[in-house]
Amino acid sequence: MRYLNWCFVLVLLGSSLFVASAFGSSRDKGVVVKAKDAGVTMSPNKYIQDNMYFSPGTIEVKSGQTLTFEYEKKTMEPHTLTIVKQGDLPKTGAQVENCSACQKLATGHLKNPKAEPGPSNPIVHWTLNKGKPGLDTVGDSIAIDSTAKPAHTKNSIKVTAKAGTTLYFLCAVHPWMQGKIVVK
Ligand SMILES: [Cu+2]
Repeated sequence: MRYLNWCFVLVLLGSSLFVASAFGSSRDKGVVVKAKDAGVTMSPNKYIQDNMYFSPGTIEVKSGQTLTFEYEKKTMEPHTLTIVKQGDLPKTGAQVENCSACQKLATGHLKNPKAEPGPSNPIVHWTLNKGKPGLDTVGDSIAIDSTAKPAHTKNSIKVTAKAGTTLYFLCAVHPWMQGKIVVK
């Protein structure tokens, strides 16, 4: 009987340690933003719609926490998470097709920033930094590309903007992909 009681105590002790370490790791893990691709839909003789988006679109994160950007499922599409001025987020189809903030801020990811992206001009710079290290200001940008060799299917970075800041971002490859980071 005495032996059984001790076993019980040990099991309790073990499980409380497990719970403590599980909480510890979830605190360090930070937040995850996924690039989701729900394919293309169309209405004949009307329009074609490209269903790609950040999930979540609004990210709440504590200052100093890590943000991980990754594919939900691997596709052939590269993506960036690029911090832009709120006023530079495209609102119309024409602005998406001629996204000046994308060209200004994200071409630094490319092997040759002055040339068109493509198989001979791939992404080679995965993290662009302006201001302090980490995500804190316009021009900070991270990229993922599952077709790169080697593949880059996730990219993690610390959010270093101070609490109270809201950062706006888009994907420079698909500028209708847009979101915001609310720093707590
Ligand atoms: Cu994209």
